[in-house]
This record gives sequence, structure tokens and C-alpha cells, in this order.
Amino acid sequence: MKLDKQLLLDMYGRMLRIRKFELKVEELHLRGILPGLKHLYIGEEAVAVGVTFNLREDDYIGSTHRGHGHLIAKGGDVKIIMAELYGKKTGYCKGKGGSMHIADINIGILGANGIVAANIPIVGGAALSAKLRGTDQVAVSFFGDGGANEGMFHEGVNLASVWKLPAIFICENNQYAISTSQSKATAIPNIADRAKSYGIPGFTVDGMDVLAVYEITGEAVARAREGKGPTLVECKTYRFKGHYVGEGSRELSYRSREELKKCQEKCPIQKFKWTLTKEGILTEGLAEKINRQIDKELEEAIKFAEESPYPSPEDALEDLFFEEET
Ligand SMILES: Cc1ncc(C[n+]2csc(CCOP(=O)(O)OP(=O)(O)O)c2C)c(N)n1
Ligand SMILES: [Mg+2]
Repeated sequence: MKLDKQLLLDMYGRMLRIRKFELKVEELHLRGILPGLKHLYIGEEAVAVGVTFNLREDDYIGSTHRGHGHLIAKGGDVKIIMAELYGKKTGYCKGKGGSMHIADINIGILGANGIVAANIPIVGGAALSAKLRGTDQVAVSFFGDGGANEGMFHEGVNLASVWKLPAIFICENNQYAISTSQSKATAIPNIADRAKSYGIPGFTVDGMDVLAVYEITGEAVARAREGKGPTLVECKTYRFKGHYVGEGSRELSYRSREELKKCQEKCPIQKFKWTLTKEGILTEGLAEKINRQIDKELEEAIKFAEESPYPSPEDALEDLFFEEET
């Protein structure tokens, strides 16, 4: 394998951190400890990690309602994310935003976003800003197969192409928008084929293969940095859990147990672990060490969140934008 061994191990560790974080969130939610709505990223880890490992700290990402994986992949602090999910004052939004509003401008995370596809024009704006400032920063938008049918997708991708913006559009095609399968809502099988109509390159890639995602998005990032404009990359992936935590067995009304089982067998983390083991890069001992280190980080994050205070009632009046009456 051509890539640096430490980089590959870091990719593995980052995917596992996302997976274990999400499993903890699921557990804490189902025990009634975490408030609010959460959409888990389990099964899709190779996409966020494959993409963001091509990015610098000062590059931008725009995320979705299913955003924890993007935030952790881009370097978000699990302690502060966890505190936000607990609704605590030490969280990214001081406990007032929750899962779907987490942002960290200092490391280019423009925010999770509960409005499907709404980060596409925001990312377009960040890319325009980088271009006007003459930097070589790039901006990445993550959105789903459902998001690709929103007007904001068509408007945003078209304008980014016309203005040759340094943007990369990552469609996380997990085959469902809530309970609607892609085939019931989209006339073509490969969303990347739409790139042609905007005059930009489009690629469909196996989103369960972190190295495939890393390679193709590496090319897209290089193109964007060189001023050659945007690229659309469709990552075929699958969400292993329900649309939101608490959906329970209702998911079986739109997908079968057999389908779930077959897709879960393609676990991106397990697959990458096998590859690294076969190449002699990852040993059982090292895997266990990484595992324990993540468990410790998560324990500390939960302790930090639990011991943090809730915002006070007066805090509700802070961080607002309003105009003085004249
Ligand atoms: C503009 C808008 N329309 C509808 C919704 C309700 N909604 C929340 S998630 C979702 C499905 C999104 O599907 P997709 O883009 O494929 O993302 P996934 O959940 O599969 O990651 C919908 C319709 C919303 N939040 N925003
Ligand atoms: Mg989807």
C-alpha cells in the first residue's frame, strides 16, 4: 500500500471513534439521558473520513442532520459535542442548539443543518469567499440522496460551476430519505450522472471503502485548489440504524431484515481492519490499544458533559441577532 502507515491507522482510528461515539449516543438516548432528536451515522463512517482526510484545518465543511460523523472526522472535540448533546453550557452551542446545530468555525465546520440540502448554498458562499480572498481553501458539502432532489442542490451546484468555485459536493447516497427508497424518488440510479448537466466532473464511488473515497475526493480537492472548479462525488453507502434514534422496528416497514443484514456485512470499519491486518499494518494488540484509547476518551467526554452545568434561563437571551428599535 502506497499510503503512509500512520495515516492509515489514523483513518481507522477516526472511523472507530465515530462508530463508538454514535453507539454511546444511541445508548444514552435510549436510556432517557440525552434529550432531543438524533440521527446516527453508523455504517457511513468511510465517507466522512475518506473525504476529510484530504482537508486542511482551514478548509470548510457543511454538514447535515446526520452530522456527528462529519464533525468528528474534521477534528471536532468529542467532549464539546457530547456536552452539546446533553444540553450543557460547555457544549458547542452552549447547550442551546443540540445535535443538528453543532458548528466549530475555528476548524472550518460551518455547522450541522436540520434543513435538508441547506448547507449546499452555505458551502457555495464559503467557497466564493475563499475565491474572492484569493486563498486556496476549499469547501465541502455533505448531503444525502434525498438532499440531491432539493432545489438548493440544483441551484447551488449550477452556480458553483458557473463561478468555478472551489467546492466539492459529496452525496452520501444511503439509498433512503427517511422511508422513501431512492428508486421511488429519483429517476436515475447514479446521482453523480447529474454532474454532466452542470458541466462539472461527477464520480460514483463505493462509500463503504475509505481508501476509494479518499482517492477520488483527493482528486476533487486538488482540482478545486487549483482553481478548476467543483466536482460532484456520489458515495454509495448504507445506514445501519433507523433514520433517527427511536425509530425502532418501524424501519422494517420500508426495508427488510435481509437487506439490512446483507448491507451490515459490508461494514466499512471491519473491511478496513481486514485490509490493514492483511497488510501487516494493524495487529490485534494495536487494534486493542486504539479501542481502549477511544473508550477512555468517550468516558471522559461523558464525565465532562455530566459534570457541566445547564445554561441558565437568562442565557436564552444571549447569542441572539436582533435589531434595536428606532
Ligand atoms: C427542507 C427539508 N425537507 C424535509 C425535511 C424532513 N427530513 C429530515 S431528514 C429527511 C430525509 C433526508 O434524506 P437524505 O437527504 O437522503 O439524508 P439521510 O437522512 O438519508 O442521511 C427529511 C425529508 C427537512 N428536514 N428539511
Ligand atoms: Mg439518504
